[in-house]
Amino acid sequence: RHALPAAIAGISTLALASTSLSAVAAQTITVGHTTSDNSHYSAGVDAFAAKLDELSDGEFVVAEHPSGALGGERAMIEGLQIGTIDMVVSSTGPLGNFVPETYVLDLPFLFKDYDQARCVLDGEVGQALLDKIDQHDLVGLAWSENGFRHLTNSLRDVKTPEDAAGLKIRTMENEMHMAAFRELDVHPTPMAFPELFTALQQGTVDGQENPISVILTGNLWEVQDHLSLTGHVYSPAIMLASPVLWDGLSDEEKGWFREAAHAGAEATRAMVSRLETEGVAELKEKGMTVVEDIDKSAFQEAVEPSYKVYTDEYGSEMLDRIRHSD
Ligand code: EAX
Repeated sequence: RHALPAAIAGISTLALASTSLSAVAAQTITVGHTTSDNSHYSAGVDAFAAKLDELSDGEFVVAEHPSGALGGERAMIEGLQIGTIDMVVSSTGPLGNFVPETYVLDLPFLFKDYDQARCVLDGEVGQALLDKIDQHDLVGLAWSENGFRHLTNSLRDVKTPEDAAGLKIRTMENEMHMAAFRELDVHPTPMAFPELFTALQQGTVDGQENPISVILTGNLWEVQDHLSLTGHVYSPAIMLASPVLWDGLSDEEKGWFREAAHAGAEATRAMVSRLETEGVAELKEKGMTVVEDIDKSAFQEAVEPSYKVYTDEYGSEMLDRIRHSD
């Protein structure tokens, strides 16, 4: 009489046991970023997750939180420090507030092209900066990429520094960027990325600057008519981990995370490269007026004094190392 229920109970106990076993074995890694789920960062998180799954044989599962769901980049980096978030993909925008040595990367017209920037970040200078990051309650896993930043606004075509003067431009919360924009006589308004779309929509600011991938996948073309391909600053990104997560990992597991982060960065860079050309055509189709014949040397000359803001505070050693690294 009790045979059947016992058998059923046996089956469900087995099922429960296997469920709880896998739940214990797999550790969920929370990864946050501010760009959308079809962005270059998201492509990187997908590649990271796949590689980590492969290397760890399913021991780690990645939970991606795109579109600023966990906050802006500065807030998320604070989350890493106290251990409320496991990993973040961030631009270097707010990173200098935590690790001043990284400010050097945010100087305008420092890198001449993608190859040079990637080479510096993957070389000695990049490693030296990762080591600095590790001294500030953060773990730098790999340099990823945001891309060369271009100026957009809702008022007029900008070809020259004079055209930009007077515009109210949202910048990242980054002293070097703000110093450069002040030299152009624009009004830099620092703001976290998740607030940007609404600020543009409501006209709180006239414009902003971001790589093509962000302008496209962040739908900024919906609220900005004019795009100028100024390429005024290379914007690195970085895959960061929380020291709270890190300290709980074995050396072998740490190796998996680093390898997976490099796979993620590679996927992100590939998408940035693709969108740098294809994305401009797409933005034109979406109705943006694209100014391509920019007098870059005029912009470069105008923002040159911002280098002194940097060297007065931090010296020129890192800058020289970057300039002599190609
Ligand atoms: O990191 O804040 C910014 O403009 C960044 O470029 C963007 O969130 C991607």
